[in-house]
Amino acid sequence: ASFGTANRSPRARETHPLTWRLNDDGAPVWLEDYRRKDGYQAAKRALTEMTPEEVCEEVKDAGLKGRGGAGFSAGTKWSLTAKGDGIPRGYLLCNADEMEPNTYKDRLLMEQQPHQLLEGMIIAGYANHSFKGIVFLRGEYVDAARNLKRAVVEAREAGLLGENILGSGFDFDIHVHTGAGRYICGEETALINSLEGKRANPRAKPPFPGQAGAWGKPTVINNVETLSSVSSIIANGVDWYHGLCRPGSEDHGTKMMGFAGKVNQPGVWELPLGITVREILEDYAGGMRSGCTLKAWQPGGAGTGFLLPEHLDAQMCSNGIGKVGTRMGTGLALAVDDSINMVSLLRNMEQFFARESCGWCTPCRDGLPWSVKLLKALEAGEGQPGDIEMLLELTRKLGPGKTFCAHAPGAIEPLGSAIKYFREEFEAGIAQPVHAATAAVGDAG
Ligand code: L3W
Repeated sequence: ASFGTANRSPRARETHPLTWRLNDDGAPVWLEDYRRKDGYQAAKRALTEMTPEEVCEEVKDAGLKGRGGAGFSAGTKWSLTAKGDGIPRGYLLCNADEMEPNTYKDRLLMEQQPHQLLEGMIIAGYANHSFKGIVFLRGEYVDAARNLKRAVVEAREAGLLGENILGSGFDFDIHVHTGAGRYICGEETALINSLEGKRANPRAKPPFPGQAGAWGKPTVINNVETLSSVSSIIANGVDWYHGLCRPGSEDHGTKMMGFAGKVNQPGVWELPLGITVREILEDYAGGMRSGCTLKAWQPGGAGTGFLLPEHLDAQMCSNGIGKVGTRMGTGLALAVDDSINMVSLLRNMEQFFARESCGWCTPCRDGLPWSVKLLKALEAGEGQPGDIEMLLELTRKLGPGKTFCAHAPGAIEPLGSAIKYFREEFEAGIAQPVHAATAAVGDAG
């Protein structure tokens, strides 16, 4: 899918800060085109008219939250980063290791609007006294890598990267680093280890990367979409950004949202935070395909919980999805239709998460494969009495705070909700005791 065909939301400049510059045919917006559409005006404003502290405050006041899945305030993260004496000494990392199942928003942003990301990184680098920006890019994203590298060259040649950017005295360059394909590299401290050439095991926090990150230096790590949102805030201001979301949403601005599964028009669209999930499904994804009935849905990635059709009026924002019991995650929803067996679906998901565990901490290393073993048995109709209780025990033992990083808690969240709402499908996998008479015949043989 590409924005050209999939993004049917109207791309007005005033309401679609992330996507209004896109070309209808999906062709990348290169420097000349980007500049014609006011590109790099926000960077110019930030670097020449604002102090780094003022930029941090602006992003904090705008309420921009992390768009990678955790939703931590970007401005707060920036303000917590050790700035020392103001001399550039830290790194700005862009987490572009997008590997969450069903999530491909960052790929489209990088492929088609590389300069928007670079501009956000320049502003973030300035605000955080960083001397170098690094995009840690998922290795499979070949087109994104090519387009980002070309955009970096264009920006360097135009004096937008390198020394004394736009005459401001700020020096900053960006390097694109391609990863080798591990889901855990998207965990920020595993990403840092991988970048440093070490095995991608997450590190204990604290210290947070803002205190001691890449090569021991203060490091800010933000997701692609988060950084891509920065220039619009600087260009248009806090009040404008606050006005973009729907009433009732505690998150401000817009977000890339999507729907996949057996819907008529799977895709990704830039939409106001706080839009209802029903609107995304019906008005943008065109509803369920004929003959398919919605049975369950996940709001934003395999690491978020399952919800039911009765929850479709929830607002897509952290408080809206929080109210119905899970997290918004990446905002790219999955529709599960009634032909899908939940035990099989969960076995598939937990197999992925078990494979992608770094193996460092015991609950994750052993707990996830154990859940797969139990789910496989239930799927084959060979489960034992007590298996469901054991799966529920695993959802507790692998939950938040029990493991080294967020991998296992995210991995196990869909399982708890699937058992909560579809327990009978799990019970159906428990082997029935063989009839005594039949067993006797077998034994006699
Ligand atoms: C300074 C503090 N900084 C927290 C920072 C922290 C990080 C950010 C969020 O997991 C989730 C996970 C997946 N001082 C701080 C602080 N921070 N306290 O805030 O931290 P945290 O721990 O809430 O989450 P995380 O480890 O970043 C990310 C979920 O996202 N997910 C997965 C998405 C995968 C992708 C992808 O492939 N691209 O997005 C989906 O839901 O389960 O819960 O920067 O340092 N006191």
